[in-house]
Amino acid sequence: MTTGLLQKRSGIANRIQSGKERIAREVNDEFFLRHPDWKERYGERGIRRGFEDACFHLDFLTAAVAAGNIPAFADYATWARRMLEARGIAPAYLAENLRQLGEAAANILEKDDREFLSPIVLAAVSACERPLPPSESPESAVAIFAQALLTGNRNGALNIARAHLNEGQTVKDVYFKLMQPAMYEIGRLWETNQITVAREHLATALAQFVMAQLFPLLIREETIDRGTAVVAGVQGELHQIGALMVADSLESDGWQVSFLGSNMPHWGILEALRQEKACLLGISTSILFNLPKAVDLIQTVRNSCPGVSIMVGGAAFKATNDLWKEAGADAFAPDLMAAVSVARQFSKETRA
Ligand code: B12
Repeated sequence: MTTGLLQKRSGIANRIQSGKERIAREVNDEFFLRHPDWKERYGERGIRRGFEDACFHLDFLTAAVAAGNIPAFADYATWARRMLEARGIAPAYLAENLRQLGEAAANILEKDDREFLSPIVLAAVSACERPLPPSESPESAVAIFAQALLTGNRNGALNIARAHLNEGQTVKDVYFKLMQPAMYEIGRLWETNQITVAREHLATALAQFVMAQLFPLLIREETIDRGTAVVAGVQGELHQIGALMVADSLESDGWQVSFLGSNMPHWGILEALRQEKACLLGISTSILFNLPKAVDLIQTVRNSCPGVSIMVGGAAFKATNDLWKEAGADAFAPDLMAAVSVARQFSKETRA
């Protein structure tokens, strides 16, 4: 994170991160002391999971502090609440745990710095206490496609996608209107404990298979050369379907695209930008706790490849309106359709 307030918030976040394991251990031990029945019910494994969960909460908390983003951690609390409630853990326990973590984190900060933390923790605690927003089911075509993915039904999934093409939709439409909501639905089913992690992985693998089958059918803009774009998921990020959809969509719009996948080391991205003589870098970040890495990457690219424009996207950047500006990017696009039009302002012919 770069200047002024952003740098200050980042410093506070780093201080909490550096004490993460100690805070998580102390808070978890205290929690199990307060609730001795939990130890009986969940045993040593439960204590270990409690510690891991506390670390996870702190990862999201520090990312929200660094981004100065109160709703982001409240959204996370709503998500964690749904996850835990679906697994038989009442929201009051999560609220208690978050409050404890907030207090322990505040204790290692200077008094003045606590104001950057407390509203974020408070918003998350109240998100655990108010009625849960409904978790909506998708329309039927999407639900059926999601079921085909979840049951590993390759032919079924492929046929549904092809049927949409036969009805006149483009590959981009299928990505955006069918596959993306189906993946969101799969996430919702996992979050609410209706499917296992194995099913989610099966569905993800199959979704990538379907995309690979559709790729040759992508209509390309043959007459225009917009230049070369590199698209990658930031280091630590494992989600890559969204970035791949963006990469394919840019390619269909006349870009030469190098898609590097997710969890890319930053030096590797720089190497690719130079080798490919790219004029655009697309950075994907889904998980809030990877945001600081994205900011580092943007800074590194600014210093080492000043001619490259940077467009960011992914769920982490959707948390607050102007986060991408603060992070130092040139542009943000919320989805593949927007990415295509936003990227055009950075193309060769626009720059010339
Ligand atoms: C598949 C999946 C995984 C797979 C990913 C495998 C892969 N090869 O991609 C695996 C199993 C690895 C995984 C891991 C995790 N996941 Co996950 N995962 C998902 C899931 C179900 C689908 C992701 C997806 O493909 N979405 C569809 C794409 C098309 O949508 P998209 O990413 O938003 O992309 C669009 C836009 O954002 C934008 N965009 C994206 N990138 C870019 C880049 C640029 C440049 C631009 C301009 C635009 C842009 O355009 C895209 C197309 O329109 C989501 C559910 C969801 N809501 O997305 C959960 C989800 C994202 N995961 C979640 C979680 C918690 C995790 C883990 C932390 C779980 C864990 N405890 O380990 C880890 C984190 C790993 C990490 N370090 O990154 C949560 C996040 C919750 C939160 N509050 O942040 C979600 C929302 C699930 C849920 N509902 O609970 N996950």
